[in-house]
Amino acid sequence: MFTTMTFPCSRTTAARGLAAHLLAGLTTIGLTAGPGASSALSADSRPNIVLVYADDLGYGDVGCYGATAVATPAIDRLAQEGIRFTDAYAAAATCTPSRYALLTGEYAFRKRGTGVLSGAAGMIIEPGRTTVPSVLQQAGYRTAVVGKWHLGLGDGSLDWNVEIKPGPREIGFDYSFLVPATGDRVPCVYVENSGVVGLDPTDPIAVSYGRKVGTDPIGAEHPELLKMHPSHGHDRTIVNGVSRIGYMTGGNAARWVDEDMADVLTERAVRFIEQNREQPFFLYFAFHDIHVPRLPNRRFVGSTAMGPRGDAIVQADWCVGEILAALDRLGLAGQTLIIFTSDNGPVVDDGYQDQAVERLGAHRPAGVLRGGKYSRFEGGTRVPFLVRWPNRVRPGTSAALVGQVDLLASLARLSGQSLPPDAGPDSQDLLAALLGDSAIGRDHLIEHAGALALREGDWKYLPPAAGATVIRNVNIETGAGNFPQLYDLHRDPGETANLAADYPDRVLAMHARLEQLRTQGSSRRTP
Ligand code: NG6
Ligand code: CA
Repeated sequence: MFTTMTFPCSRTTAARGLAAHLLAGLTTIGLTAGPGASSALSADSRPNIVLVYADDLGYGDVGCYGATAVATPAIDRLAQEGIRFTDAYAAAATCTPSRYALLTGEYAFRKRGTGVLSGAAGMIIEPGRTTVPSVLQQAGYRTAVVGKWHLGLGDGSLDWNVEIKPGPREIGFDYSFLVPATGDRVPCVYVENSGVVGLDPTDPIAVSYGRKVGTDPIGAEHPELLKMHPSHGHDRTIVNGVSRIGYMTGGNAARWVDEDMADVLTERAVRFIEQNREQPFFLYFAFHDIHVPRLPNRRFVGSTAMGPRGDAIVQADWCVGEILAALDRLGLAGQTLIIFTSDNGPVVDDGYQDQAVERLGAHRPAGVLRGGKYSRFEGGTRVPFLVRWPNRVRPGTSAALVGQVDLLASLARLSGQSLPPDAGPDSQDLLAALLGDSAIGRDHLIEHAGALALREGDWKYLPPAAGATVIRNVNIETGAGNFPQLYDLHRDPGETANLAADYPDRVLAMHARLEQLRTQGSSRRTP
């Protein structure tokens, strides 16, 4: 499936010399980057905004991006009625840093502690910070998050049995209904606004990512209790027949049922839309699919030949369809801007034995792209990205380079708000590109999977980076290597031919630019 990276013999020495030079450090060159295409657009009225955020859904996982082994009519409808972006990026190749950047407009690599969080972590976005919801709230929108959070809650020593704070409310959301961390991490309960839903005070919750708490059986000791077995990790507290990452005890009446999660979250999302139909609203709907554990509702079981991973895609599509149906029913479709995208690229086996590898068949979750979740190759962060706004946006396809990190500045522009100078240091106003008025997006973008990479025009540069080249358990190439890599994504979207040795000047220039963008604290500012 993967193409091996090799330097042709005659070029190897040059490439090694270049690598050594790059690793030794360089003098920086001046930046030519300007701010993103700014737009003189003004919207006729404030549209409702629904940001539908899938989890681990790959560039090739849906019909409108080429999948044939799974039907995704609702997502495909968004593509037909809106703009399908071919070069749109999540800000990182895992969930927490990607969502952090999405909401704050700041690349997560700038801030420590933004890697994949445990379910016991404190909130990593400072209360009062300028975020997508705070800007829209300021503009008069009612704001909500429904679904996966994974940005931490509380101050790091959270008691789940009392008021949960700080949380989404402190960064601009009027309403929240959360899966606190991930589906595979404790605590396996929903949090609505500042409290656990359905918590019985006589059965308090305790959560630990260190020593075991309580007496609940764990997967490592009681595999006979499991309906889905881990393939790696995921062998601690058993909830609903599935062992998770971390320990929890108590909260039995409040524990979720994985098979009902899509229904529960979608119902809350639709209810928020219904309740706010008379005023502009912003809904960040971050459903669980297609993250592990993949336990779609029985309505979807068997709807593909790919097992739970494929069936979870069908369930995700159903979630989207319910939102579209609600908007149609309420007469809001025309005046609602929907953005559909994913938090990072695809993974097949992400830690449970769910037949995803065995039944994958010819389906290619990342499409033509190399790598997937966790990877610095394109499969890590280039994701489906669709924009529909019937009253304003003409359907089509766009190759503009856009990042989820740009939503802050772009939606601020759309809603007539100006950002404080220090807000969203990496967010560019790409409203014109997002609405299809311009084919021009960013001139550069940083890709982040632990190590960084730089996209500039059609070029993609990966500086030498230490570490394993393949993550064994998930069988994904990381993009690491002790040599520079340069790819022409226009000719070679699969990153098969490393051209670093052919274009040493370009490698040096891109290396210097990436260093400068990385260290100057903002990619929006020119030096
Ligand atoms: C990994 C988990 C994986 C997933 C990921 C975060 C193991 C072995 N693997 O550590 O299953 O939860 O973290 O995924 O525990 S993300 O989409 O939320 O970033
Ligand atoms: Ca994810």
